[in-house]
Amino acid sequence: AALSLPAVGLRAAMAQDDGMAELRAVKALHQLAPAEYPATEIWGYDGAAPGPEIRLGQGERLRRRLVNALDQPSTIHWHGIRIDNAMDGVPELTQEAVAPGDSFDYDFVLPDAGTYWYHAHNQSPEQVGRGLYGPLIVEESAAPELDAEHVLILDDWRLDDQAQIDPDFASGHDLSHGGRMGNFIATNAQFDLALPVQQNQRLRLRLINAANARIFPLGLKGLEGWIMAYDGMPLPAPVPVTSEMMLAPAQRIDLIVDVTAAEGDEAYLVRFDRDAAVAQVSFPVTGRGALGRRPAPGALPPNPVTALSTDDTIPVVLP
Ligand SMILES: [Cu+2]
Repeated sequence: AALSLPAVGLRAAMAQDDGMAELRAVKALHQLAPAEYPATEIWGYDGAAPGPEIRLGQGERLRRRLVNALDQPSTIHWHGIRIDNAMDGVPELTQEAVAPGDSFDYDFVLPDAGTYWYHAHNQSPEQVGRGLYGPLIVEESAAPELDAEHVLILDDWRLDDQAQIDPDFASGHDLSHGGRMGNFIATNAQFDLALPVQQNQRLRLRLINAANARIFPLGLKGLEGWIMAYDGMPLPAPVPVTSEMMLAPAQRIDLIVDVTAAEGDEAYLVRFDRDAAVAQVSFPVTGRGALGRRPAPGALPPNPVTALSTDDTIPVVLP
């Protein structure tokens, strides 16, 4: 017998599969605090904290449908991406905010390699503060030789004693004191992130600060590192990490680090907290890499520079 599909079923299948993957902004539960605390109600893309990693090659096209399953309007901003204004996600300026139950299609090409992130851009202090963000990684065509790579999103959440997000996002104190500082610091929405490594391994660490106001002073222990890029843009030459690094809100730092700590020890991404140094991320050294140390890394390939034309500039005449 001939195979036949009812026309209506076929149309429904095609509507679902138009090549546009979804990012669904939705409330969800996430175990943010230690296990003896209840799970935290977050707002997350696809219900995750952080949202799903989007990873594409330089020059590739990003296509995502924002589906708003929240009860307030939302948009997505693609932080650091050189982009057509219509895709930039700024409500009432580049698009209408997406109403609850509605969707919006983002579709653009990624001109620059590097570490970027995406986040909600309507009522941002609240929507980002509740977890609506994720990493956007654009890979170089010629990537450095590595043993492993980790994307590390640092955030300080403000939780009450039941591990629920403090809902006061319009606090006069915060507004007049440079923003909302959290009381619960996490990496990738885990308070005790530990990533096993081997001695002599070379790692790429892509640091992203998703906090509203906190500047993270960071250092390395048991790791020899080089700063490769700031905000996605490669430095002309890698800069050895010899002192504190400051990771400001929304900033990204790309590091290459070699594990120098011995087997059985732990290496750390250190956070300096007043007079103390605490583990932001720990790297237990579970063995010894087969290779010895590599030579210091070379620079990442530079991103294209777009020459600016002054043909269509408008002179500003002051009265
Ligand atoms: Cu941003």
